[in-house]
Amino acid sequence: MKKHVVLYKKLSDALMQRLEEHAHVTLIEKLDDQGMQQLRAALPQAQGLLGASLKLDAALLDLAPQLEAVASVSVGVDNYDINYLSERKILLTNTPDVLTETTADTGFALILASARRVVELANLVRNGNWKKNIGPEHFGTDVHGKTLGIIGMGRIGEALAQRGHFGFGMPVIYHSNSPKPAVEARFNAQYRSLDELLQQADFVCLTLPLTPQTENLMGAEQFALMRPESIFINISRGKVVDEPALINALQQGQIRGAGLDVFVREPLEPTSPLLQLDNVVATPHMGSATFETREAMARCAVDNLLAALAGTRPANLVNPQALR
Ligand code: 8YV
Repeated sequence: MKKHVVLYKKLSDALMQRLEEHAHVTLIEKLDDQGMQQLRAALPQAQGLLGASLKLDAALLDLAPQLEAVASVSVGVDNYDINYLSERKILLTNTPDVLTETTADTGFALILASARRVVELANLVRNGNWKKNIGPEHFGTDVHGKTLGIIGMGRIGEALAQRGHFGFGMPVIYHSNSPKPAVEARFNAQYRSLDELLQQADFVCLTLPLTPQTENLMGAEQFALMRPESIFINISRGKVVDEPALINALQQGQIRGAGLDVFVREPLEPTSPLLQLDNVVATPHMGSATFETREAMARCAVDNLLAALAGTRPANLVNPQALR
């Protein structure tokens, strides 16, 4: 008997065909008002859910009494009420590993773009304002050999350390909930307290998940510890940062600049003060957004969901406590 799966993220034809071989599939094309109505109407029949970028709270989950598994097309799981899912014995899966390298590439894109003022100077050319040789008023700052500070040494943090160490000859310092001897051995990385890292790093990079413990981790006190020539990079979640405090630190010159791929509210409001600052490079949560990686993530989510619905343990189970 085929189970019923509700998709709220479009899949490639190949993955859609694969899923339809094993399940009845309802696709919610867009999560606008009409799409949310369609989703609410489909949930009562759903045994499986697959998608991303939707806050899946108890109110929505209560509309799905038959739900057995939720497959997120993401590594971050802050959109899910994990305790409630587990109480309901609903398996939650995510897609780690397949997006690690691409997201670390995005992190380095932001490091280079913010340090060398790539966006600002590319726009100078595009706008016809390149009238003479670039002078000190347009100089950026070097990346190679500078100290790379990584807050959160998980898969993505480790991939960032690899790029800094081997690619740019950067001394790597890191802060994590526990020391990582393997990372220290591979990249000559050194553990620091959060305050020490903020005081010593030329680039402060956030690569940790959003949890109740990390929300607003970076506030006025933390930005004040950073040096005026240091640059802040965020490829984790916007809510790990007290955004008004970041804006103030940038406006006051407490830090040199910022490269930001995530924000407290997304999409970022066009009126955000962050977009009025030339020393901010802002990108639209594109961390994992390549053709290859998003297809790999979706494939991983489909594999996870089909395994869960078949009664076997999925490869990327977030809440093993939900296993029956
Ligand atoms: C996207 C991400 O939000 O994986 C995550 O946690 O933040 C990004 O990859 C997600 O993949 C949207 O599909």
